[in-house]
Amino acid sequence: MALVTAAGASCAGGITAAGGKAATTTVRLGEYFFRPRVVTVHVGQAVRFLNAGRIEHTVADSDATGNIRSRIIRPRPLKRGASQTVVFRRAGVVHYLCTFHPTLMKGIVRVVRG
Ligand SMILES: [Cu+2]
Repeated sequence: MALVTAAGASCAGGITAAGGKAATTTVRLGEYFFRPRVVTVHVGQAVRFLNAGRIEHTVADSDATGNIRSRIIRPRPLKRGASQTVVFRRAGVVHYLCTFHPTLMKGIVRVVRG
């Protein structure tokens, strides 16, 4: 959580050069979590979802109640050590989950205008 706050503060402080890409945020996933569960990024910034667990997981966006949509994050099975990087191009709140464990593994990406 401290990491997320620090990254947000850097962006707000204008440290990111005009048109420059902020560092990619990494969300680790495993049995049965996304960590950090909530991250905030700027429009155009990427989030890397890294499977730090032992079994396969996926990442797919959903609505707030957990219905899979897969419009922003198209799920593909991630084996241990594999990752999927997603660039968020529209501001808003993106709910996501693991399609294999949708009731256990959920997270949120808050995408804000830079
Ligand atoms: Cu899973």
